[in-house]
Parts: sequence; C-alpha cells; structure tokens
Amino acid sequence: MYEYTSSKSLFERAQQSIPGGVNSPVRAFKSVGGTPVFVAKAKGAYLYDEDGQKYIDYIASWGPMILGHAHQPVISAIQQKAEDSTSFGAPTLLEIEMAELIKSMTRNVDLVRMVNSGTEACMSAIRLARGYTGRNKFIKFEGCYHGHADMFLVKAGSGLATFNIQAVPGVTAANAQDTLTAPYNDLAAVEQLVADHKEEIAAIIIEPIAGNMGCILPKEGFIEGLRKICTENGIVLIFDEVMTGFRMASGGAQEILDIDADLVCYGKVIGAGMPVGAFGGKKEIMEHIAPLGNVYQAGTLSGNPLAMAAGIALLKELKADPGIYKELEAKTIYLRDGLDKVLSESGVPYVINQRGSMISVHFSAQAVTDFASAAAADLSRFNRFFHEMLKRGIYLPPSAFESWFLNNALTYTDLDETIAAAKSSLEAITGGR
Ligand code: KE4
Repeated sequence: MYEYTSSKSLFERAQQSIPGGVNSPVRAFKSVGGTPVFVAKAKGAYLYDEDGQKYIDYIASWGPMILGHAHQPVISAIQQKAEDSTSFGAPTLLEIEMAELIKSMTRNVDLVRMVNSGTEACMSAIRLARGYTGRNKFIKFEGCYHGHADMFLVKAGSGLATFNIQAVPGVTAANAQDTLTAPYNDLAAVEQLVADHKEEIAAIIIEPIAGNMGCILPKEGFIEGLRKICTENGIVLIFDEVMTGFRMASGGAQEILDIDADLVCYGKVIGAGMPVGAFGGKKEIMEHIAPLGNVYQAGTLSGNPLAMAAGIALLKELKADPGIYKELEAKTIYLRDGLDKVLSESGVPYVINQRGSMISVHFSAQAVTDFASAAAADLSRFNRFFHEMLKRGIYLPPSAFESWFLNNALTYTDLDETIAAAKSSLEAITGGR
C-alpha cells in the first residue's frame, strides 16, 4: 500500500506560498480528504509521484491526455517549435492550420477563435451570444461547469459541487442576476424559464454530455428539445464541449448526438495538455467578434505557437485514425462491465454512468441523472473508495462530482488491474460483507 512521504512534505511546503497548496482547488483532495499526490512525471497511462510510485491514471489531466501522457508526436512537436521562440504576438501559419483542422473535424464551425482556457471559451461564447441577440440573460444547468467566470458560478459543478459552494463571495448579484438555472434533463423547467423571460434570453449553454457532476447523460429527447426551443425563440444554443470535444468522436457530442449547436466551446484535447481553449460556430454569429464585429475578445497568448503545435499533432492523429475512438470506447465498456460485476458482488448500491471514454461510479440506489441525484449519492463511501483505490495505485478524480477519463495508452491488463483493485477496495470498505 502506498505511503506519500514526499507528497506530504511537499504539500506542507506548497501551502506556504500557494493558496491551499494548489493552483486549482479540485487538486487539493479537500473533499476526499488526505494529502494530494505530487506528480513528478507521467508516461502513457501512468503517473509517477515524487516517491517514484506508479499509478494508473484515470484523470488524464481532466481530459487532454486522450492518447496517454508524453505522447511522442506531441512532445516532438513542442520541442521542435520551441526552437523558433515561444510566442510572437502576431498571426501565424499554425493558427490557420489549427482552425482548418477543427473545421475539418466538426460539422458546423465556419469560424473559430483560439483562447487560453475552457473558461475563456465559454465566457466569450456567452458575450458573443449576448452581443448577437442584444439580450442579457442565459440559461445554464445545475451542476454543469463552464469555468470560473463570475456569471457561471451559479449552482455550478466540478469544484463548486465538490466543496458545496452555492454562492461564491466576490460574484456580485449584478453579475449573477442574468444567469438562469434549470435542473439537467428537465426540459419543462427550461420551457418555463423561456416563457417567463420572453425575448430576454440570449443563450442556453450546456455540457451535452455532462462531466462535472460525475458523468451525466442527456435523457432521450432532452438535447433535441433544447435545440427546438432555441430555434423557435431565437436563442443561441451553445454546446460546452471542453470535455467532450474531440474525445467522444472527432466531431464530439454534435456528431454522436447528431445535433448542431449554434456555438461550440472547446478545450483540453485541442491543446494536448497545453493551455488552449476555442469557441466557434456559424459565420452569421462569429462575424460579430472583433475585429470583424464589435464583440470584443482578446488574448496575448491566444493561438500560442507551442500550444498550436501540440494540439495540431494530437488532432491530426485522431483525425487520421477515428478507430481510436472505438478502441477507447471498447476499453471503457470493458472497465464498466468489470466494475459492474465487482460492485454488484459487493452488495453496495451503485450506478455507473458511461458514454464513450467518460465514466463515473455513484454509490446510489437511484439513477443519477442530474445534480440533485448526484449529490444524494453516498459521497463518504466514494471518498473511502477513492483512497482504497489510490493505495492500490489507481488514480481516480478526487471527487464524486467528476467524470473519469480514459486514455488510449491503457492496456487491458491495466483495466484488469483496476477492476481487481476495485474488488479489493470494496472488500476493505464493506469488511467483505
Ligand atoms: P478551464 O478554464 O479549466 O480550462 O475549463 C473550464 C471548463 C469548461 N467547461 C467544462 C465542461 C469543463 O469541464 C471545464 C473544466 N473542467 C475541470 C474538471 N471538471 C477542470 C479541472 C480544474 O478545475 O482544475
């Protein structure tokens, strides 16, 4: 079983200079308890902590590492590009190549703007929708997370759900007043909001397959219903595909759900681990973005050459071999079925949600279809399961409100090891009862 000697001392040291010892709250293990693992390096499907202990990785840097860590074509692309300097603040050929690559892999992106994070992508998309429609309000869904911009921090998922932060100090009422919320999968609630706020709603933004409450799947007809509501009411439908983009399929959730959004936000995979986000969509909307239009949006490092080189190398490989997605899904289904077996044998109530290479385990006797049902699950049992798995060298997201992400460097031996660790972890938790 693992001890975390170096991580313990590093965490103490980190807290002297960094708030909570981390540069993003969900890394702090605050909800699961214990000491966060300080990662020294990673290769393929494995992380290595500062004591050299190896873990099978199911976070994949929260999604980007879809082909595994230190994937050679990505590393070589960064190394080669770094020789030419790291940033120019001027347009480059690489940005054209990235934009053309994104357009060639997705179904309705006429123009795309690169930014530096998923947060920037989503906040810019909302600003654009407001500028395009002349309306102020937007609808988001409880438990969905679109980054940490003020207007999104209303009943959000990910770290806010993890820490049960309902109202965020510093987010003014003025900033939150135009954010309307509805439960995920509740079309009637959306219809009511639209009826109550006629002509006031600029956008509906959604994670078409949600990953910030654990993995939550849209019910039959839900996303289609949103599409219809938006079309009928002149509302911009924004798919936040920061997680699902280029992960669910080359065309992301738009492809697997066969539904076109008006704007799509990307991140994670398109940067291959470098700081990248993007938003794009129909020309009639995107042409309102400066300098074409007056909806201002900017970024010193947007389209950074190293980030573009990394993202292009990864996307080219995914585009060239879409069979990777089938391989990844088969591995995820294998893991799901293995976990299903050991969980059912353990006798504890559970549900597993899975689509493509996103999966989550909820210790719940009821279906988990929205934030309320995710929050009603046995969170302390998840936390115990998390630590038992970690002790066995399996690195899961340190929160019941996060999706797991598989990478294609995982072997079936890794999956079998994970399933065996889950069996033994559940025995430890239930005393083998
Ligand atoms: P970033 O600003 O963290 O790059 O992206 C924000 C974002 C937007 N939309 C979706 C669907 C997202 O999942 C995210 C960020 N995801 C979290 C994981 N749940 C990032 C992890 C973290 O906050 O450290």
